[in-house]
Amino acid sequence: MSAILKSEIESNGSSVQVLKEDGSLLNKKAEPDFSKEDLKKLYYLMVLTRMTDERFLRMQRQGRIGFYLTSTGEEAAHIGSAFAMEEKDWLFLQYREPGAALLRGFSLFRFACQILGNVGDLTKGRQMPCHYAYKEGHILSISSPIGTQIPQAVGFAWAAKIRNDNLASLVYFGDGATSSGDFHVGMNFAGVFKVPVVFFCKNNQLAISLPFEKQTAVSSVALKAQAYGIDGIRVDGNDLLAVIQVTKQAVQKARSGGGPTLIEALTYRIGAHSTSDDPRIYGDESKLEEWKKKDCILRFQKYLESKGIWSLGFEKEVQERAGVEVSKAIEEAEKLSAPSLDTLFEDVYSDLPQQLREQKNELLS
Ligand SMILES: Cc1ncc(C[n+]2csc(CCOP(=O)(O)OP(=O)(O)O)c2C)c(N)n1
Repeated sequence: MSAILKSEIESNGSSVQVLKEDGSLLNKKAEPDFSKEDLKKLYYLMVLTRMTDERFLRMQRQGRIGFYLTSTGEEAAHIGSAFAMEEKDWLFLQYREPGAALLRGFSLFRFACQILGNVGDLTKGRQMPCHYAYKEGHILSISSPIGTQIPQAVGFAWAAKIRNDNLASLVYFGDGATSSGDFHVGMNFAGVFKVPVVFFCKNNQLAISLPFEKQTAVSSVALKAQAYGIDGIRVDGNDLLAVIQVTKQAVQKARSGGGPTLIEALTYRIGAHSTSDDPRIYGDESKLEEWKKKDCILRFQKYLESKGIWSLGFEKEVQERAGVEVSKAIEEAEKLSAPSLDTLFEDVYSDLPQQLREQKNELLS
């Protein structure tokens, strides 16, 4: 572990923290020097992300969309880490990081179009809901098979290193993905070739219904880094400021040739795995209640209140603005129709082979 990661941020014994659970500072020296505007922007984005989740989840229950994955409780982990990267860096998402895409300028309208799979969807209705792509914001298309994005992010960073592009990549995955072959492949290669990648595991302690302790024998994901000769660090995933600090240090190290870091952001999955899942069957009710009390938005809100930034009036403004933004995006997106059938045959061949031409004609007739 680098000296900075070890010394400048306090650890609460098991993970790095800047804010205590009541929103007060664990150590004043570790407080980042963010502008009021940045702090407000981060808070708004966290609230907007949660509200988006709530609205899309409701739409699924109303039968207006087929499927959705919420990120409730994990906003600090993914928004904080994305915020720590520079815009030129690429993000490789799993599927539970919508706030990272919104931060990069992916509009709520495009997001709504993607989950509806309509003509406004940049992926033309070909991907599962929540599996978007946003090239302009340097976000690679999301793949469903768990772990796929890990070697992709390593390959990207390796290419950037060879070309002296001074870029880094950040790859998100869950605790379950650390039991995949792709995790091993990516970590091993990155360690050997010291590629400028940040591995960001959101350990929400569940892989669908499987609790963390049943899918790996190790007590912490961060420890897995040792096997690949890279730095591993566990951060409180519900502490936005700690996540930003740790990720910033990891990316600075990556850029300066120090190689990759594995960050484990410890958090908890508050909602279901997806809208096709019912956690009442396997969930741990008392653990859920315990983690709900550690909510990342509430913690950051208390910090902002202590700095004179948050007030009831400010909250009202944020809620209203976010509500209008989400409603408008959904309303506009729902006006659009499905992509036409012939688009199914686009974007692979410049000249359609004979058998596909036949299939296309048959389908259209
Ligand atoms: C290779 C592969 N195996 C199984 C699945 C089915 N699957 C979808 S999500 C998931 C759990 C992933 O858990 P984790 O990596 O912890 O991420 P989380 O959903 O908790 O954010 C599984 C097993 C899959 N998509 N890909």
